[in-house]
Amino acid sequence: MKITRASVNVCSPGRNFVTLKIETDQGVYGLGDGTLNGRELAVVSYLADHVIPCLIARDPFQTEDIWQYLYRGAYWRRGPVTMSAIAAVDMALWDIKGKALNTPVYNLLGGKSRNGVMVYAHANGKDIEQTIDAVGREIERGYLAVRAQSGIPGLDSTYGVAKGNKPYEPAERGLPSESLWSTEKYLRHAPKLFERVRQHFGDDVHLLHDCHHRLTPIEAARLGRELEPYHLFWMEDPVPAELQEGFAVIRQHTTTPIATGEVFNSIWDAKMLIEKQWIDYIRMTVVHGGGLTHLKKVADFAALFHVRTGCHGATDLSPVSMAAALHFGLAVHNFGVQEHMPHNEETDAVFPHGYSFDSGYMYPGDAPGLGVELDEALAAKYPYQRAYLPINRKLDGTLFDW
Ligand code: KDG
Ligand code: MG
Repeated sequence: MKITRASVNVCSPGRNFVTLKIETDQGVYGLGDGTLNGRELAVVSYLADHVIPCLIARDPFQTEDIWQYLYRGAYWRRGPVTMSAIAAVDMALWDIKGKALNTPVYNLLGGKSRNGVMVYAHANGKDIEQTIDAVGREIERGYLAVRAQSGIPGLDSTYGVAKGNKPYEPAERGLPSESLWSTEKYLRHAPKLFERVRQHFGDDVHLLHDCHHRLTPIEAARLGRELEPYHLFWMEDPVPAELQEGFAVIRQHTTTPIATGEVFNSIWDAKMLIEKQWIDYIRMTVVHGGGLTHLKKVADFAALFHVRTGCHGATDLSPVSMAAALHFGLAVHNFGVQEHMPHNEETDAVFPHGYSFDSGYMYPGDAPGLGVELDEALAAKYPYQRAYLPINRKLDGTLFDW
C-alpha cells in the first residue's frame, strides 16, 4: 500500500479544528487531528508546506518509521506545532492500518484491557451553589467522575467557568480577552467549594479540580493539604510545569493526587515527574503528544512508576482525537480516567463517529480504524475564524499564567 495524497481541512463548527486526511492507492484513507488551540494555522502550514510532500509514496503501515522520520529527520525536535503535526499524521496512519486490517485501533494497541473508558465531566458555576447544581446535573447524566470549578468571590470572571448562558469553551473568537486573578482569593475559596460539594454528594463520586497552572509549589502544597479531607481524584496543573522539581515541594506536603501534562508534547517534558513519582496522572493527549505511537511509549514508561493516564479531552480536541484517546484508554493497562467535554451538535455532525457514552463510561465502537468520518461538504460551511485562549493578569496588571 502507498500514500498517494494528503490534504488538510480547517473548519470551525463553533470552534476551529484542523484535520489531516491521508489517502492511499488502495482507496483506504485515514483521518488525524492536528488542532492546536489558538495556533491552528501554524500546524496547517507545517503539514501542508513541510510534511505532506514527504509522505507521498510511503507505506502507511510503517507507523514507527514514519514517526521517527518526521521527528528525527526534521532536526528541529519537539514543540507543540511539530508534535501536533506529527500526531495528525500518526493518527491518520493508525486509522488506515485499522481499516485495512478490518479491526478497531484498540486491537492494534494491545486489545481491550477493560470494558469501558471512565470519563470525567465538567461542572462549573458562578458560585458554589451554581457549581453544586452543575455537579448534580452531571451525576444525573451518569458520570461517575466530575471536575468542579467555581467563580471566585471578588473576581469578575474565572477561566474554566462559563460566561453568560453559553457552555464553557476554552477559546473565544476575535482577539484574546483578559481577566483578572487573585491567588489569595482563590486559595480561600477552593477548599470551601469542595467542602460543600463533598457534603452534598457524599463519598462515591470522584471529584477533580483544575488549578490551571496558577500557583507556586508552596501555594499548591497548601491547597493540596486543605483539600485532603475531601479526597479528590486529582488536583490538576497546580503549577506551571517547566520546573519539574517544583512538584517535589508539592509532594512533600500533601497526599492529594496530582495530574499534569496537557501542555506537554514529549516524553522528555514528563521524564523527571514520572520517574521521581512526583505525579499520579499524566495528562498528555494524542494530538499534542505526538500521536498514538508516542503516547503509548509515555504510558508504558509511566506504568513503571505507578503513574496512570488521564488524557486531556477538552472541546479543542476534535472528535478524531477523542476517538483515538478512547481506543488508547481501552487498551493501555495503566489507564486512569479520560476527560470528556462533549462537542456541540454542529461538530458532531461534521465528524460523524461511532463512540458513545453510557453510565459513566465511553466506548470507541467497533468500526475498523478510529471510527470517525469527516463530512467535508458540511465542514466547508464553517470556515476558520480566529480565536484565542484568554489572557490572565494579576490584580495589579502583571501578566500571569492562564
Ligand atoms: O486549549 C487548552 C484547553 O483545552 C485547556 O485549557 C482546558 O485546562 C483545560 C482542561 O483541563 O480541559
Ligand atoms: Mg486542564
